[in-house]
Amino acid sequence: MPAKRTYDIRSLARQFAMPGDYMSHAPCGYGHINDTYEVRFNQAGTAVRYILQRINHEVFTQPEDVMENIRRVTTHIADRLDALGEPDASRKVLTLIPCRDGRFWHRDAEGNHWRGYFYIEGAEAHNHVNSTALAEEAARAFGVFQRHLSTMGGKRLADTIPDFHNTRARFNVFRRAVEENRAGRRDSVAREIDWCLSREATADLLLDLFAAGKLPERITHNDTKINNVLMDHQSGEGLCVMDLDTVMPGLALYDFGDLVRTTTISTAEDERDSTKVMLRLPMFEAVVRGYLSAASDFLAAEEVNQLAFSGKLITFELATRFLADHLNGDTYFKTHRPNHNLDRFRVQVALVDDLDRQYSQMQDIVGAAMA
Ligand code: ADP
Ligand code: GN1
Ligand code: MG
Repeated sequence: MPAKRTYDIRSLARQFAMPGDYMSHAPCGYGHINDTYEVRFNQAGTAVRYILQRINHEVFTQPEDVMENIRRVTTHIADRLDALGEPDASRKVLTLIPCRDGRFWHRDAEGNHWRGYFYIEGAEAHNHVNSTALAEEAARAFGVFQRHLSTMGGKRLADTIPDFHNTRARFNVFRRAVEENRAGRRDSVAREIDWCLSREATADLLLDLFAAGKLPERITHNDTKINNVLMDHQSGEGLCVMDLDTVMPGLALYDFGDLVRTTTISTAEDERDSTKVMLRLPMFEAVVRGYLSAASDFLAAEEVNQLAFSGKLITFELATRFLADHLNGDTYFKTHRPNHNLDRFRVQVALVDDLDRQYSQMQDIVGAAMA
C-alpha cells in the first residue's frame, strides 16, 4: 500500500480567509477520492473549524472547472434558501471560503488544488443506514437538491468527468481493463468477469430511453451515496448535500439509483462476506417516499417508471468499476487492504442478484407510492 501523503495543512489553511490562531487539524470522513481535513482556529476566544480539501486531480483533471461548477451551484442554492426565508440556511448548503487572492481555490507548489468550506456543525454523514427515517430523509435531501437546481440558469455546467454515468462507456472501459490485464489478475477473476459480461445489456437501457427523448437531462449530483449528505444530530433532518465535484448535467435516475445502492444494502459496501448482502425492501420504500416527496412534481413519467431499475443499473455500474480497478492494480479508488476492490465488487454483485429477486416487489412499492 503506498504511504499516505502528508501536507502542511497549517500553511495551506493560511492561504484562505480562515481567520484566527491555528489550533489543530485532523483527517475527516471516509471518501474514496479526495483528501479532507478539518482545521480548528481560535477566533478571539471562540473555537471555529473549517473544511480544507485537496481535489484529486488524477480523477478531476480540470479542477478549475470543478470549482466553477461548485461556485455556481452553491451560490444558486444559497440564493434560493435566502429567497425562501429558510432558517439556518448556512447549514443547508456548502459555503466556499475565498482565498486571500479572491479565488476559491489554491494551487500549491506541487500542483495540488485546495478548497475550503464552512464546517457544518451539529451534523454527521453516515456510512451505513440503520433506520428507515434516515433513508427517507437522505433521499428527500437529494430530491430537494435536484429541485433547487432545476431553476438554475446560465450556460451548461462543465462535465467534470465526461461520461461519468455513461454505462455503455463504463462497460467498454471495463472490457479494456480485462484485455489489458495490467496487474496480471485476470485469470484469478475469470468467473467475476463472466458475471459482468453476461449482464452487458443492462448498460444500455437508460441511454436508449434518453436517446428516444423519454428521459430529460437535468443538473444532477451524480454521487449520491449515503455518506455524501449531512444529517442533523438533533432532528435527524437531511441537512446538507456535500461532495459536489460531480454535479453536472445528468439523469435524475443516476442520483436515485445510487441512493438505492447505498441505503438498501444490509452491509457495508466492502463487506468481506458477500453472503450477508441483502436488499432491504423497507429501506427501498423509505427512499422512494423521501425522494418523491421532493421530486414527484418535476419528474417525467418515464423517470418514475425506471426508479427500481436505476438501483440495479448503478449497482451494476459500480460492480464493473470496482472490478476494472482491481484488474488495473487499484489505481482509482482508495484501497485499505489487499483485494479491497474485489470485495467491493462481490458486494455489488450480491446486491444486483438480490435486486433481481425482489424486483417485482420494488415495482409494486413505486406503483403504490404514485397511486
Ligand atoms: P470525498 O470526495 O473524498 O468523498 P467529501 O466531500 O464527501 O469527500 O468529504 C468527506 C467527508 O468530510 C464527508 O463525508 C464529511 O464527513 C466531511 N465533510 C465534508 N465537508 C464537510 C462540511 N462542510 N462540514 C462538515 N463535514 C464535512
Ligand atoms: C467515489 O468520493 P466518494 O467516496 O463519495 C466515487 C463514486 C462511487 C463511490 C463508491 C468521483 O465516491 O462515483 O460511486 O466512490 N466518486 C468518483 O463508493 O469517482
Ligand atoms: Mg464523499
